[in-house]
Amino acid sequence: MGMTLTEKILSAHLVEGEPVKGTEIGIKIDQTLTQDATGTMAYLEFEAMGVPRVKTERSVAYIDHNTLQSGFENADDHRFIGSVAKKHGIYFSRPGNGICHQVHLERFGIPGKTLIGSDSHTPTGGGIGMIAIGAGGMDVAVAMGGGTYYITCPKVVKVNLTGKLQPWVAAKDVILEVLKRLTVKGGVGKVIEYTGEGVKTLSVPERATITNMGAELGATTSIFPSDEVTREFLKAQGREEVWTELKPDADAVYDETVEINLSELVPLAACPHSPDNVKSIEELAGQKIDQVCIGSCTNSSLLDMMKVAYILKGKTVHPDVSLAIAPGSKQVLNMLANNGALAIMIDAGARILESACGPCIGMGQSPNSKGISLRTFNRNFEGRSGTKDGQIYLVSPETAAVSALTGVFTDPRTLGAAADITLPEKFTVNDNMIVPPVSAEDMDSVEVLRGPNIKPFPVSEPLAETIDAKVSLKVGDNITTDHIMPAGAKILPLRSNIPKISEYCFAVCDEKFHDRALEMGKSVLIGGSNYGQGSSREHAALAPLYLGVKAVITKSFARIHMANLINAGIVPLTFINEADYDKIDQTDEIKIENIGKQIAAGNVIKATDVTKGFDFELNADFSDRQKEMLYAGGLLNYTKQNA
Ligand code: MIC
Ligand code: SF4
Repeated sequence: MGMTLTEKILSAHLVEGEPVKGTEIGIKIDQTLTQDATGTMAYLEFEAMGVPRVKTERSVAYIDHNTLQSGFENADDHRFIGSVAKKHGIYFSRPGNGICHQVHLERFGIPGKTLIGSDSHTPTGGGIGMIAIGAGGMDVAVAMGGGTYYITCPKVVKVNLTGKLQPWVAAKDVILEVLKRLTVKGGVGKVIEYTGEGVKTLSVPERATITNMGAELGATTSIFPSDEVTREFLKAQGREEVWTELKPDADAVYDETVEINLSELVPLAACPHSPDNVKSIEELAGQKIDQVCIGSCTNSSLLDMMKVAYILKGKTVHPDVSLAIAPGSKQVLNMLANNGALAIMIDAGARILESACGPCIGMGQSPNSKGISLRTFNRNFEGRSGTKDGQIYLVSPETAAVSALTGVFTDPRTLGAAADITLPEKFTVNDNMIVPPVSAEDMDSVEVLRGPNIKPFPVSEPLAETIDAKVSLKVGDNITTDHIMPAGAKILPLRSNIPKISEYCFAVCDEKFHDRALEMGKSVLIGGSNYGQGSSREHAALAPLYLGVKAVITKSFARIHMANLINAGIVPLTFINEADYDKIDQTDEIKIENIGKQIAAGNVIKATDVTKGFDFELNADFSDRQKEMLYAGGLLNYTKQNA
């Protein structure tokens, strides 16, 4: 039987388990990346492991999230990461060099390799045929130390692309169409593999937009084949030698198939407050807008920026609209500066931002109250922009740029004939903002620089015999990590300080949560389905850990967050009978007796709502490795025990 591309790469990296779908497998990781907002924790964890030098083929530390530096915290964290990287064998991409996923695609990604990154949009690397997966910081630390990375062996979904995009319809519209069909839960436990005749009509940056935002499907990752288009891209980056051809076997068997005729797609938008709340721009046309932001790891490539410049050329931004543009990398910004496109943007009235995440993570450019903001980003969760009642729509750069001129939602197809914009034969390559590590012999000469913002992470205890605790919070479906541990300009600088950042835990849902949880001492959380979707931030597990949360009981979990909870020693459990969710209220006392023994004995465990006086069953479907981690009180304790 033929193999899918996903199966080929995974089996070439398999070090534990059998390639049986739904079971846990361990894979070897070739490359890692971190960004600064998750990186400080990841490197503290790496240091705690005591491995002197990274054992991967390539590890890169990027600074792209916390670049506002409105106090000493960010700059201290940058210094810490820079010095740790230098000492332990990690390349350091300095602030200003660009967004991790964009730069990694340009400068480091290699077809057929495995990559994990402490950022959920790591699947961007799937655009050049990598198995690139978002993970928690601890998992990345372990992989840097040469440890195995564990995932549930995924199902593989074939997205068969036919036809060709019509003028002004974009790669963003492809992934929005996939999100509309599969929803934000549709990809859980699956890899989305793009195949078919339509693949060759898409450039690498377009493919990367699609794999990047595949994160919003909840998918393990997304991947494109590595073909002549990939070779041309890598050649233009001066890296043709890393190219290999990669494709699925002709008789590969997929678990599901989705058919997409590119020729039939139209410009789309994800409406507030979910990436799968998709409508056509035609339906929204004419509605007034307040802001447009172009950039983020989804849509900040040179190709995207050139299309934007083409649309803005000789025009002026609508008087009621603020337009912000953040090119994705130094390479992109540099090339725009040299070819005149940057001048066109400035001329039109765009506010040019540094090459970083910026407004995508609420680092500035929050819209006005109730403001309608069109963004080329990947997430429009409530409050993420920094304005609680901001109305964020996710669109293509083409739709964003033309709407910035008209002041209303505008279908870019009204622009008429297609713009003739192709990738350059050669990108401008200058890696002078990437600092290589010192050699192993010289590592002792590097001092690791720690600022006062860096606090030790919370200690987790081995699993108690019985969990007997009150429900400190009950929430609904699709709770994101932006609800659990919000980001934004005020909170992100506290990423290295768990006690302090915990004050904001769940503040979007309930401002009193922090105090209540502390008062209860230990507690349990109740959630709906797809709990913890979105980012990879382990802070969404570490803050609850600090606040005494012992177990999280939901209808279902998102992949990375569930792994982060186990890594933190918090027990993630799901209702066998979803109706039990409705019966439990906040402040109810929940008792799970002999929890360790129950977990060891089987997949179904018994719990009691002491307040209401009823028993209910919970699913505790863990691998042996996960069980061991839970008994030990998390990955760090487990690793120390086994060392
Ligand atoms: C995001 O887009 O939500 C982030 C900020 O990049 C996160 C990582 C983080 O919270 O630091 C992610 O996607 O994993
Ligand atoms: Fe940065 Fe936004 Fe991409 Fe997250 S989604 S890595 S915040 S640009």
